[in-house]
Amino acid sequence: MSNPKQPTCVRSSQAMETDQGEAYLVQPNESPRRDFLKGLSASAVALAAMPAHSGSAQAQSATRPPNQPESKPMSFTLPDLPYAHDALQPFMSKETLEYHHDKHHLAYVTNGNNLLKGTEWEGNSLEDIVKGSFGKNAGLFNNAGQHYNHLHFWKWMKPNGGGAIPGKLEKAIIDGLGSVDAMKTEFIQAGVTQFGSGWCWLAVKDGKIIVAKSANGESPLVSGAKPILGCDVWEHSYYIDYRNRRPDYLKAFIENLVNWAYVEEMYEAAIK
Ligand code: MN3
Repeated sequence: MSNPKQPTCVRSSQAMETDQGEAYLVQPNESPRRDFLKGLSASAVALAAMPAHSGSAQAQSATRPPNQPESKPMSFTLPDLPYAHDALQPFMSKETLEYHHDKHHLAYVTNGNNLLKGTEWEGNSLEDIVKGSFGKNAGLFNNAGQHYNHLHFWKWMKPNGGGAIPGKLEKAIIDGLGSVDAMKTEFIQAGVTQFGSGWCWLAVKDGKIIVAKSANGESPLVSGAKPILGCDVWEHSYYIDYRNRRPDYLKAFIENLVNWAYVEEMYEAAIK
């Protein structure tokens, strides 16, 4: 595949994405987590982009990793990727994961923590925050929802992914969707037809596996289903590697990246 590297174009494409939280996810001087861990300071630009009501927390975050506050533990933390940044090449580049994990996901964590403070959901589980804030607190929901989605997204992929689907999960896919090929076709079609930013999904609803799509930070959690596989179709997930070829990205995801063992793990949990 072609693999052009033009981050300036990527930023301009991201600026076109509609989620209100996204506007400050692409600050070029924002420090990824590993820079915090090396003891580097966050830039004034990144701090200036944060909500104005948390001045002392901003000052602290300049010298401390975002997941290690001085006193009260924060609710959301950025996990390390379960593989090296270059481990998913050629299907997903090192550069994509550096932006997507180190910058975009970090911003959902940082903003989510700030927006969670003082709300009725402080101290709740992430799933309860996502479900509870949906339709009630858009800023918190967008960031908590995206944190939930991305936590799993990294684990839904692995180097040398795709391939054979574990037997019990394969049977459930055939029961719900007719065949593995039909599942792949429907999943890709859901991702292709999601207008604008969002996700496509396999989820369990009423004991059956279904295909779904959702906008922005939403997921099947908000429609009474349990996600077991999701693919991020925000442009930040594929534009560096695939440009406008979202169908090619989705095909590469389902054929070469999916960690079916983790999908099965989520399926088992969903049917309990
Ligand atoms: Mn994303």
